[in-house]
Amino acid sequence: MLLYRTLTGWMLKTATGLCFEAPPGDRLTTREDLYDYLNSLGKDSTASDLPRTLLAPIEAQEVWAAGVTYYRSRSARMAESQEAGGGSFYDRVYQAERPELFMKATPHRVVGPEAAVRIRRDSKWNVPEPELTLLVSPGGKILGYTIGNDMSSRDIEGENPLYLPQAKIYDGSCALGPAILVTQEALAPSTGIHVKIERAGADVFSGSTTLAEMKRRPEELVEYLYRESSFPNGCFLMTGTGIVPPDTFTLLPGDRVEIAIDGIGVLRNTVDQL
Ligand code: DO4
Ligand code: MG
Repeated sequence: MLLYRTLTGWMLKTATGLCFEAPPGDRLTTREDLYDYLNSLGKDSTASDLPRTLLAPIEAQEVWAAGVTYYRSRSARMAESQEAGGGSFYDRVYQAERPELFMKATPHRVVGPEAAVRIRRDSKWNVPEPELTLLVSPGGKILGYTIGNDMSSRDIEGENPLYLPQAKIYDGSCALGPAILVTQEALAPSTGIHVKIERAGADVFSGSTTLAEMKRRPEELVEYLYRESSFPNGCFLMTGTGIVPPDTFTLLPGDRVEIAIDGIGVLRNTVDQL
């Protein structure tokens, strides 16, 4: 089932397409029994339409991210940081047992569907990173999946690997939504991730990958993240990008970014540089 966050609370959409409101209450998305709880709802609910305005499906969670989990990301990172002497780090982390994990955003830096993601004013080379994003419970259980955009400044990241937090964490650097797919089943390796970027009504980039291209398993990423860190509110964990536009491409203010993941939906945002 799909869980949407609206201006008035949470709404559920069942496999048959029926939409209804979840009872009010905080910390819904941190429940260890989220799947069973949502399944128990709905019997006495009134069906209604999803509102046009949806919020990012986040409560008090931190957002973390994994990097270099796809070969395409490894190669792009090596190329952009070669001059700065950072090239080999990315191949090493791609091969290593320990994954790259980094803090991506706190809730106030996250935007929802149709809101504006941002590019930094001190950066000239920016891309969206379309990523399957896990909703993880305080106990480390994968409760569901959403779509994430790990907005990234490639010139800052490439100048020096130690600049990674500045390339990755800033206001409006992360989009999540439109829904959380709450399921007890792992997603199929054939699940597709697709991105399309539009400028002034014309397509300027599109690309696709599948989860089969991801080198790490979601459970493995969660296990490392939770090893020596507690998450009282649970967390979101972005699982890395497998789609990187050509080096000649940069996002510009006004661009529209559409990221689709099979079974979850489409996350649409405009790009801003306030
Ligand atoms: O090491 C840089 C970050 C890479 C990343 O965000 C990704 O592969 O998705
Ligand atoms: Mg990324």
